[in-house]
Amino acid sequence: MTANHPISRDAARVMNRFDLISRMVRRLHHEEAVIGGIGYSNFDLWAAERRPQNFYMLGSMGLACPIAFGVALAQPHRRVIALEGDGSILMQLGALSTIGAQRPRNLTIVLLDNGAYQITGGQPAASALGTDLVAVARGAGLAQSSWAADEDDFEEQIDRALTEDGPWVIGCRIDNEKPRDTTERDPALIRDRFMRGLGVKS
Ligand SMILES: Cc1ncc(C[n+]2csc(CCOP(=O)(O)OP(=O)(O)O)c2C)c(N)n1
Repeated sequence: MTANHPISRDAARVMNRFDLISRMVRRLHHEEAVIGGIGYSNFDLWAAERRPQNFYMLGSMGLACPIAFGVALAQPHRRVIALEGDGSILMQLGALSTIGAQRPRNLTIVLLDNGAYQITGGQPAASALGTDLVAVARGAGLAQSSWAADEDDFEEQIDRALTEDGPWVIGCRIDNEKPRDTTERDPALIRDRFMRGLGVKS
């Protein structure tokens, strides 16, 4: 199904994080940078494919979007994607306003909304209690924000985000399945590999 009009969070299909991230990675082809946020987003990015242009955030909530924003400004010819959990973006909503004000054309934010802080035990997040994060993003100036209606719609939105001017926000409702793997916990290695992957370190 393709969403020809914006749909609400309630109308969006509940999908699977690993499946969505795998679909997204398969559609990349120009050395796009992908920043996986803390929580299970970076675990499933790691599980999907270990690309040198991937960065895996460990330790701090809400930094996938600010890091992706910085990369997008520093390398305007590279497409950049942030994968951020709902709990993490709720801790850093100001990042949406900053990005909404600057509007980098090469940046896409994929919000992975399971309504919970899953990695720390599944405590409910405000996204499960009335906060529509796509509506928040629109209100922050990110006009091209929409929920993915289903997997096909998600792929279409990714394709558009990789070819047309952003910034884009793609909201995805996801289930509470555990991730497929655990990211290697070596921050210095993760940083160095990413810097080499972006061509800023030899
Ligand atoms: C400032 C701060 N508070 C709390 C934590 C502990 N913590 C790490 S990940 C996480 C939950 C992340 O939730 P979300 O972004 O929704 O990702 P999910 O676990 O659902 O994949 C929490 C509470 C932290 N790392 N930093």
